[in-house]
Amino acid sequence: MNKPKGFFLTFEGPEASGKSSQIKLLEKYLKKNKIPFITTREPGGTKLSESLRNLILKVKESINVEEEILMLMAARSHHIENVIKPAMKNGKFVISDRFADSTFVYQGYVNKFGIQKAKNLHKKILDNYLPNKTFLFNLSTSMIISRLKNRKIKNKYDKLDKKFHDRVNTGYKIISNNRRFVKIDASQSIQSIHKTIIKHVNSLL
Ligand code: ATM
Repeated sequence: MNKPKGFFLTFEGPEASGKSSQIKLLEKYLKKNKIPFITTREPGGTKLSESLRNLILKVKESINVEEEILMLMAARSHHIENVIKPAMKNGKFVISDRFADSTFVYQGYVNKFGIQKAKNLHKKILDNYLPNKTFLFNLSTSMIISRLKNRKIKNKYDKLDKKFHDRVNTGYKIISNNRRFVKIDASQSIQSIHKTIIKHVNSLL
C-alpha cells in the first residue's frame, strides 16, 4: 500500500492579519475530522529555533540584515530537518505560521537584502524547500495599524510605522505572483475566511 502523502501548508501575511486565529480554527477542523497534522511556526518550531527566534525578535543589540538572514536560515534548516520532513514522511499535514516567504518579504524586500538574493540563498542553503500551498492574508495598512493599536506590542516589528507596513504589503504582492499562493481578503469575517480555507484544504485531501 502506498504511504499517505504529507502536505506542507503555510500561512503568510502582515501583522494582525488574523493568521493565528485561522490556524486555530483549522486545527479544530482537522482534529474533528481525524486528519493527522502538526502546527508549527517560524522563526521557531524546534527548541533551538525558538531560542534563535528570541534572539532575532527581541535582542537589544542591533544586528545587520545579513546576520539576521543567516540566523533565520539556520533556524529554518533545523526546523525543516527535525520537524517538517519527519512529519511529512508520516503523511501528516504540516501547518506553519510563516516560513521562507517571510524572509523574502521582511529581509529581502523591507530590509533591502534583495528578494532575488534571499531566494538564491534559500536555494543554496535550504535546497529550495518550499510549501505546497500558501495562504496569503491581505490587509490594508490602515486596517493593520488600527488592529495593532488594540494589541500589546509584541516584537520589534510591531512598533514600526505606516511606511513599514506599506512595504510589507508591497513585498508580499511582488513575491506572490505564483500558483502556490491562495490570496485571502483578511478584512472578511473570521467564519467566512475559515470557510474558504476549509474549501481549499478539502480539495487537497
Ligand atoms: P509573528 O508575529 O507572525 O509570529 O511574526 C514574527 C515576526 O517575524 C514578523 N514580524 N512582525 N511583527 C515577521 C518576522 N519574520 C521575519 O522578519 N523573517 C522571517 O523569515 C520570519 C519567519 C519572520
